This record gives sequence, structure tokens and C-alpha cells, in this order.
Amino acid sequence: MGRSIQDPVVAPPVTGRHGAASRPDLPRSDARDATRARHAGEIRSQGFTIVEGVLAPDEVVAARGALDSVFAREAALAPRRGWLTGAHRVTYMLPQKHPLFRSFCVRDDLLALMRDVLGDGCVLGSLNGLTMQPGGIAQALHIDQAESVPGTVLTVNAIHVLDDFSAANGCTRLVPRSQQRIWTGDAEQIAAAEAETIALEAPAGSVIAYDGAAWHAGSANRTDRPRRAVHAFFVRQWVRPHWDFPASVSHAVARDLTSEERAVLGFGAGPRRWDRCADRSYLAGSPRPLEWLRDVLRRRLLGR
Ligand SMILES: O=C(O)CCC(=O)C(=O)O
Repeated sequence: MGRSIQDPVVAPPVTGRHGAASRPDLPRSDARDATRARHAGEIRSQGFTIVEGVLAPDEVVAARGALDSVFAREAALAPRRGWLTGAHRVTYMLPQKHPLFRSFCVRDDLLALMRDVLGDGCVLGSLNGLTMQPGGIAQALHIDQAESVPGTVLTVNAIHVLDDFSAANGCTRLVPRSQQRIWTGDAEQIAAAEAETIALEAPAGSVIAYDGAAWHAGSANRTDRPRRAVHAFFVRQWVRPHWDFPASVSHAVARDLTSEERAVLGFGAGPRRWDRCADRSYLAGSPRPLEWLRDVLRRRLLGR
């Protein structure tokens, strides 16, 4: 684990620096709680926060190496799958692809922050690696969830910064407080919003955590170096994740997960349903005898 979220932290952009990170007269745990509460408050109010020093320098180096190795393995596949565009190169399902990334979803302080904002049962909806392509174009402004729901944070994207993010190398740009607007996809509205974006510059090792409903995008990387990041996208327990980790990770990976990793990857996090027998999708077609029999037996066994 790297330094904690509650170590001296800077959350600059909207109006510059956001005051002292922790008061020395507070006991350590109170200071940690206060700092975390400040970050949670920033996500709710301005739509984002920046937490510096989440990854230690050696962890940043290890994560860059791991991400580069995944990118290298997928060099031929990426263009065919649309994972390489004029703007970025992306890779999905990182917990399956490299063990180092499994711990990204359960780092104590970050997970505590996600739980503060999204509830205790929140799960990881996706874990992707992304670099803005050197010399590439900017992404268009967008949101990361299906629709806007002003007033409630449903999703948070925690971008783990692996190369210093700057305006020059295509850092994330974001419209502060835009999570309170309704996203319509209207081209004129999107073009007008560009003037309101701010550049979220942050040193490597930081996490930029923003409400998935905030209007944002990766910017053009005008350098000849990659601008790498890992996107840990957390969702409330009842929101459908982008990826079905329990169904998709291999048995070998699933077997090696810690119980907390399993919980955060959504193992056992089913929808809140109350019908007596929810697994009856076959009824939509013609009844199949074996499934009918299984259903009858199960009801008998469950006394329903
Ligand atoms: O990495 C970034 O700066 C943001 C990328 C992004 O918004 C996306 O790929 O959807």
C-alpha cells in the first residue's frame, strides 16, 4: 500500500488550493476522517476531487510496467477491437489480466472514500487502463453513466494517475458541478460546455475521483510520451456494473482473490429482488422440462 489518502493532500483545481489537509491538533484518525469527508464533499459539490500520494513512487513504477505489459500483449488485438483510437489506447478487465491490479480495488483509504460516497456495498463496475495517445486528438466531452441523476452520486471514476497529468500531455478536463445538469448529448450544448472545462493536472500517484455524471474527457496529448492511468470505476451496489467480474474472471483468478477483493468485484452482490424464485428466465420461451422440474423441486425443498 502507498501513502494513505489522509496524508497531506491537495485538492486544487476550482479555486486553487483547498486549505489545510489535516489539523495537527486532531487525533490521527479524526484527521483522516475529516480529510476523507472533505474529499467526499468535493465529489458531491464540485463533481470531483484530487487526492495526492495514493500510490507510492515504487507502486507507480510497478503499475506502469504492468500496464505496458498488458498493452504489449494486446498490440495486435487493440486495433481490431477498437481499443486503439486517434485519441487513446485502452484495455479492459485488468483484474483478469494482471495480479497487480486486483489490489487497486481494495486500497483501504480509497475504498473508504468510495464507500462514503456510494454506500458500504459499492462495487467495482470496471477496471481499465488507458493512455492518451502521444500526438493524438482529444476525446469528446461525455459522462460515464447511462444518464444524469442530479442530486445523487451513482458512480465514481477513480483515475489512478501513472504519469504526471498536465494540460500538455492530455490530462482529464472536466466541467465543475456539471453532475447537476442533465446530459442530453446535444452537440451545441457540448461545444458550449468546452469553455467551462478545467484541466485536472495532478502528479503521478494521485487519484482524480469524479462523479460519473460529471461532463469530462481525456484531452489531446501534445507530447511524444504516453499519459497512462488506471480507471477504477465504482458504482452503488444496485447499479448494473459495466463488467460482470464474477462471470468473467477465470476460476484460477477467482480462487486467488481475497474475500474483500471478491466483495468489491461484486461476487455475491446480486440485485435486490424479493420474488420467491427469480431464476425463471426460461419461462419467456417454451417451457423446458428439466428446468421446470428443477423449479418444482426447488420450491418443494424451500417450502415455497
Ligand atoms: O483518462 C482520462 O483523462 C479520461 C478518459 C475518459 O473519460 C474515457 O476514456 O472515457
